[in-house]
Amino acid sequence: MLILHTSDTHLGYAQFDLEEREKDVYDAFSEIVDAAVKDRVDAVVHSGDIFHIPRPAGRPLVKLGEGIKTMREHGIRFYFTLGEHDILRMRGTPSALLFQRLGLATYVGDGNPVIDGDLFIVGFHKRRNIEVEELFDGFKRADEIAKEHPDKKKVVVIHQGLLECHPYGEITANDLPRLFDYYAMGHLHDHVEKRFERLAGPVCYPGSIDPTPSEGIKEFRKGYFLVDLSGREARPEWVGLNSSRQQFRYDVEYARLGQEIARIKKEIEEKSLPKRPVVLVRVKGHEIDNAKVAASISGLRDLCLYPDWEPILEGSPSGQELLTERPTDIQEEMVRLATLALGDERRASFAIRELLPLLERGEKEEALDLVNKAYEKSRFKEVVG
Ligand SMILES: [Mn+2]
Repeated sequence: MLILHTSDTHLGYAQFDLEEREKDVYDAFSEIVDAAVKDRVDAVVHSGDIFHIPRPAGRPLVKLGEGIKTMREHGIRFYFTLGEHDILRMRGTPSALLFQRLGLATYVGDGNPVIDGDLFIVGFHKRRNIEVEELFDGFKRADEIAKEHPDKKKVVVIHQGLLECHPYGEITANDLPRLFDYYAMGHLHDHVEKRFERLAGPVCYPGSIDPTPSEGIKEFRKGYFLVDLSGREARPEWVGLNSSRQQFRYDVEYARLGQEIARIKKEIEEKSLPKRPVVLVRVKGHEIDNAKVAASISGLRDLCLYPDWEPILEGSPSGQELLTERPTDIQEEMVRLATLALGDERRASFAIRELLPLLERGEKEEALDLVNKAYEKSRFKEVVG
């Protein structure tokens, strides 16, 4: 049995609000669907964040539908769970469930195992920090039922960060059910493959299929897992995508701007890429004349889809540099400052890591819901009262 495992497709996302960048995401998704057909996989498993926003527009919905249709025409079943980007916290049905309701795809995010031939598959939709305990009973139950099916190939589909793979994971490998041949993970946008002593199979994050807002502009490789389940042990192979639009970051000296831009031009020309790349030029120097740099950069416009620049300030790193370099450091700095202001690390973490992302996206009802849940669960009781 061969399965294709993808995740974090974020259909509908358009970097810089450019239509070309929205289309790049669909190209990546199509490449994955075509690979599933070409490699004659038995099933495609999606670990969540199918869409970029919980109310996707027509185009991302149609693109998912077309992909599912192609898979179906080749007898490939599509199993999926939901990530935080797919889930409407208040009222309403997540859009991706449409395909489940129509019988065209199988939602496995409710913790109820599905058996299809030799495949035993169960999944869990994304839980926020304050909800993760909800998962643990489900994980236990998944193991109990899995035990009754020793002859099946067992796959568990989860959209959470593991602490062992990312510093802000919500759960650990110790929390996971033990008896699965393959742990189809989603949520982390980098590709990760790990094995743990107590788990029967490998834990795999395929990563996002195209860079998303927090990833910055830099060289990257995106892909998916082909997982051979025919032997005693699952054998995952991560396969890189070819359709991706490349992104490059160059650091140049302001004093040599003209030559540097000419060099960059030549380098990009020599690559003869099928898609014009996204380029970020970071300029180092004193008394940088913005207009002059902008004029130089515009010389890259024919060759690049989106040439942009930013200064590298000497001494203390600029906020801008931190943002592109290490987005999580910004968040940690904010947690640190909020801790000073509130005098309590847990409340600061709640505000910055949980509440702020919702408010940034304008999800006021969800934010209120989160605050209410925290209150109901008396999360900050010993601190507040
Ligand atoms: Mn994601």
